[in-house]
Amino acid sequence: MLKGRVVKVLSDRFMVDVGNESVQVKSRKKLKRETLPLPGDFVLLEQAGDEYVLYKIEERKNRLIRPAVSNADKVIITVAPLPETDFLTVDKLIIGAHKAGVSTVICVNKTDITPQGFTESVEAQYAGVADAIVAVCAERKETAALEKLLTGGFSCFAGQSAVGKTSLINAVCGLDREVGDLSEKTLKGKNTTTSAELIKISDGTYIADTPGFAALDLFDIKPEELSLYYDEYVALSSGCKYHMCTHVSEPNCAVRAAVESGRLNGLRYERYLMLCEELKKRNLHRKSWRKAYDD
Ligand SMILES: Nc1nc2c(ncn2[C@@H]2O[C@H](COP(=O)(O)OP(=O)(O)OP(=O)(O)O)[C@@H](O)[C@H]2O)c(=O)[nH]1
Ligand SMILES: [Mg+2]
Ligand SMILES: [Zn+2]
Repeated sequence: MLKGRVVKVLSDRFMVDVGNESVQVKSRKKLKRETLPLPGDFVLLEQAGDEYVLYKIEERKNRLIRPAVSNADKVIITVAPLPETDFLTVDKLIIGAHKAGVSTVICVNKTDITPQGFTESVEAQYAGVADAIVAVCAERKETAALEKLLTGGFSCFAGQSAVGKTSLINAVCGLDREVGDLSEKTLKGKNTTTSAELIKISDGTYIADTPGFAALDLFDIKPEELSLYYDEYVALSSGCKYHMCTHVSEPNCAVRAAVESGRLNGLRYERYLMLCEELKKRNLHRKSWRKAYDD
């Protein structure tokens, strides 16, 4: 029996790091979807003739849905001035990490082209929300602040296409993985990286390059529970009049008061209200759909 860690999953096979080398394991058709490995999984392999087959996936410490990896310690949410940052996506990534119990780093890339105030605005929105915020430049190989955070454990990059996830990994690891330009027409990324892959930096230190995305779906969260994924709101909620305050329209809400006085970031709060609305609409839609189905 051979123990290893899944570094990449393709449609018909996956690659497993077994210490000093990487072995290829063919996926069997009979493998059920829930037994398919994810990048990051610890697995046991069995030798069958001259090939290895999957014997067991070890219990997962956690599992992120987007990007789809397991056993991550940190998610490095990368943003840049170009392509334009969709902060709602950043919020959703933070919620996803929170749900999985993974810590978060906001990494502002492309400081060579950031307009005045961009990094400061990111800091204002996510100070006290993300576990760390760093500003770096892959182009000029100014990545020391990020490198410090990558030591030990498994850090998974995430973010929109073309923010420079692969470029940062290239700069940090001295690699030459394929990077892609922005489309001139849409100023959006071209989804250059197509599958998640763990890169081993040293024993116990892995980073993962992942495909970028345009927009993130919502998750299975009840609208009244959304605020539980906002640490900065949870910290103030004991000051709200209602025990189960959702900080939307309840009277004497400590969170709204903090937003009004500027203690909490207003942009993030506005997006929180939007997400709440989205979740409520989706819940209603689901209920009516279910009712129609039951009738
Ligand atoms: N000016 C500037 N451009 C950068 C920097 N880092 C990356 N880029 C450029 O941004 C573009 C996208 O870089 P990638 O590394 O492919 O982005 P990605 O996030 O991996 O994109 P996907 O694989 O599509 O998700 C490329 O044209 C890079 O040269 C930087 O620090 N400054
Ligand atoms: Mg990439
Ligand atoms: Zn409240």
